[in-house]
Amino acid sequence: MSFFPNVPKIRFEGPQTRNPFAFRHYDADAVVEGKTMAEHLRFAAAYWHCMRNELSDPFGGGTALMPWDDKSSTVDNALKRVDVFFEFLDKCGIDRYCFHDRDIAPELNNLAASNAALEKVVEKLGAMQKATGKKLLWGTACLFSHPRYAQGGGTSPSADVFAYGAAQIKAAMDATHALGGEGYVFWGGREGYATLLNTDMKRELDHLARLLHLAVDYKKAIGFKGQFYIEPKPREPSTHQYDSDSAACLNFLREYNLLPHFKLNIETNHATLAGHTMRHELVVAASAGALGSIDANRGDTLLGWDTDQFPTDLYLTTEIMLVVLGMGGFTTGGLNFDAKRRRESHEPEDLFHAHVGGMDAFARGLKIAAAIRADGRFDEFVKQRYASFDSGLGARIEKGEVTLQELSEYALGNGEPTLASGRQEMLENLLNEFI
Ligand SMILES: [Mn+2]
Repeated sequence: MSFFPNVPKIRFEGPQTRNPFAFRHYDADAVVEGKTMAEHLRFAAAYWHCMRNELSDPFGGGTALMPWDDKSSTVDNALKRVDVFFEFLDKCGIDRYCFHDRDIAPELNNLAASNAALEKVVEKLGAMQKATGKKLLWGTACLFSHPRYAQGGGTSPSADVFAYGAAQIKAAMDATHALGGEGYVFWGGREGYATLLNTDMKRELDHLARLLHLAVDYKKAIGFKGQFYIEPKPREPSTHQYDSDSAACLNFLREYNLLPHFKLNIETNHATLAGHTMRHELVVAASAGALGSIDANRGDTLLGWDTDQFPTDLYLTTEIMLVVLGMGGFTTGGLNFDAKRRRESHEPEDLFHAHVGGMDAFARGLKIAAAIRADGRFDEFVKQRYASFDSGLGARIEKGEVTLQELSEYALGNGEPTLASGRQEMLENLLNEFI
């Protein structure tokens, strides 16, 4: 039986096709820079948005039609969603997925019952993965939806809540490990504060680091080899979140000796909420050797909140793929569509239109980025811009061979420096040659 009877398996038909259920650019087996598109892009679908998001907004309830879902918080209903999700993955040609513990299985009356429910659903997910070859990109624990986490999970002022969150993380790590997950994400949904009138920031940060160290220890104990990630976001729901952007996350990880164990999972809409471009956030992480994975979406600059829209902007996907190709590609990470349809797009087939568009946008971004790299003009321009550090005084500065005294003597004898133009407009024009 099919849950999407009106949707065929999506195939590559090329740019000329008029079929909305077809890829125009994403050709999984096409080779770019020596790897297939599927190997480069490593697409994943988000269980929470695909299967659990009812498309509510701050002004109204959900509109999504989910005829397979009886809305009950039962294990049976959760198990049925697995069948729906795997049909979706198959028809869309997406090889990987991501989940929170509470998306895949219901939270029941007590922790033991919730853990047992999770185990049951994980068993079915494992069987479906085995039958289809689909993989788990990463798992995570939801430490933000239930009212017990209203004041944080790892940063809660209550030690009992901290313990409950730790227990949930343990179970979610066990689930991720059992499913062969390539990674595990910590997103501090409520790890922040609303007012310093009631908050001991230092203590909260110490507690959050303690929780992550406990997870590192447990990872070793169970032999889980997946990559740990933390995910920056500056605000919403908290007024201030501790993991506010890439730089803040890296600083936190270094301060608490966690950097060897973590990389970053960076989301476009969180980057823009932080007042940065996505490319900035990616480059900050990649420069520290800590760019791990990407939550692929976009925001709406006119709305200014975390709208989690599907990425269709070719400048965005090109810039993302330039950074990914520049670091030699993903290893454990991938492009996870942390994106939901608009509330107006409530029919099941809209799930497919949304993902097809995102996948095509990234396939084009990949092709454009590869063309830019093959052309070499941007690389050459940037190389030339810093050429004064390649030899002579500049090279000695980079090697740490000169003193402030020597530089003073040099500058006194050298006169006023001259600068070459940054040529921003010329380079923007050059970028448009490739889009
Ligand atoms: Mn978001």
